[in-house]
Amino acid sequence: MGILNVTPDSFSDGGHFVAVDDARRQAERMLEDGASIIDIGGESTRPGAEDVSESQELDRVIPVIEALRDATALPISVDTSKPQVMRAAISAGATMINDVLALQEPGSLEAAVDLAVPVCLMHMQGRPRTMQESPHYEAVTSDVASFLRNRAEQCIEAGVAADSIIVDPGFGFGKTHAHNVEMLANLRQLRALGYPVLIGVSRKSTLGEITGRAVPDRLSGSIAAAVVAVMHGAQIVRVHDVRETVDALKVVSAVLDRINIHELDH
Ligand code: 8Y7
Repeated sequence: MGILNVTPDSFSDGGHFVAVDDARRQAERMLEDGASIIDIGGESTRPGAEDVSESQELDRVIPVIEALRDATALPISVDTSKPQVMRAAISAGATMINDVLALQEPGSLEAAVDLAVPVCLMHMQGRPRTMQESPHYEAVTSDVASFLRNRAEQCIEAGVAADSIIVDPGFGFGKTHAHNVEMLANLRQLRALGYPVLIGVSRKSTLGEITGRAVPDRLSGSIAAAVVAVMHGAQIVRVHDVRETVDALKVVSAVLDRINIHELDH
């Protein structure tokens, strides 16, 4: 899954068209580089980020989704927690919902049921503005797994098809560096829930903590983390650097195909 950044744009000076054009170019490149899904988000979920209004989010993502629907055949995922943005995005051509709040906002579970598209449920402790203040768990991987299991069951009860659910531990969302590393080491526990696992580790601060590198220099760390995630059963990795990650994961797949599955249990 390639991350497509939709930059805040200015409508007064034609910046709007620049943003859409740039997005189309980014998407075409991701397709060439081997992405299977493009994730488009108009809301910043970085630690400390402020909320974006529904109309701002719609203005950012809808024109881009419309442009991409015509420009590439790749499935488009919309990264949003707002039900009206989910509905508008799917009408505009998106085919998947990526919700970092796991459909917990009022109206979003109903939207997902109506839209009947695949949906990624992500775990987050707290909310972006404050989530890094004092994350706490009994045992991080089991706590995250129970949340995802319960949330998936609630979604299924409400009418979401079980086979359209994807789960995500939310690397970096209300977790310390130690929590993130522990989750990556125990990702197999999430795979055991029976849903496809998606994970986003690309350029995140835990990788900076481990390597001592700033955001632009975290490619090697990001690839290493993606490789570990896939070796532990992740089916989808959300990344900035599609070309480099796809090459790495092609090598991983070629080798994993030759490993007896039982050996991985040890
Ligand atoms: C994730 C995500 C972000 C993630 C899923 C960033 C939108 C922060 N991270 N969605 N979004 N999983 N499903 O650094 O880990 O990319 S935003």
